[in-house]
Amino acid sequence: MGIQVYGFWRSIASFRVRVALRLKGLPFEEIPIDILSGEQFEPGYEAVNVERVVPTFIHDGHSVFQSLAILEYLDEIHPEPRLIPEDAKERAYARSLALMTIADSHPLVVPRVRNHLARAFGADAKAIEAWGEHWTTEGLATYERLLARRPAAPFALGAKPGLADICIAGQVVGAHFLKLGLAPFPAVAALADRCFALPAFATSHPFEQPGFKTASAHH
Ligand SMILES: N[C@@H](CCC(=O)N[C@@H](CS)C(=O)NCC(=O)O)C(=O)O
Repeated sequence: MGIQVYGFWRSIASFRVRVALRLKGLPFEEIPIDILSGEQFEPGYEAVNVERVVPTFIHDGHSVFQSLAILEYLDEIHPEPRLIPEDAKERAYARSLALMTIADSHPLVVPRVRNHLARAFGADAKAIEAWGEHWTTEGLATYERLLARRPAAPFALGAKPGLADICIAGQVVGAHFLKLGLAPFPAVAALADRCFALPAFATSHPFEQPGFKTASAHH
């Protein structure tokens, strides 16, 4: 039965899962759920994911949701190469870096938040874009301060890319959507360049997904 991922080309959380699977060399099938047109709210998908978000990871018929839980599960069923170090202090640091975007920064810019700003507070497209820029920049600035305190060598935790790098690269993807310059965040930019030089990251970027290509052809 293998691995299926319900995801979406633009979804940063789906990006995190695609990179992890490719770093581990695990083949998978991505089943697209168009979260911009509201496909996540259809009953068929709600049966798959009660939170009505992507990604949902299916392994031999067993489902796991939330990208951090999915990455931890992958490390448990397929430990090499490790995404999360074994040492307790390093594990905690990797998870702390990951949660900065997963828990604190990225949730502020997802479609349901942007849509609620429009519906409940009358925010127009310009205001919503400014909101996205603000929180994406805050996240990048936090990562820049973190990387100044403990420089990447050459990845966030050392020689190999892992959970923290995947999450930082995802924050940078948010900057790409908004066409934000990374000049104020040189350590983040250098780390992202190192990540996107690797095929697992490069081929997982939203702009490389078939859904992006189809969407751009129509606009
Ligand atoms: N914390 C979740 C994030 C899930 C999430 O919010 N996914 C977004 C796409 S990146 C989504 O499906 N949004 C649908 C919506 O906002 O309506 C994870 O890391 O998996």
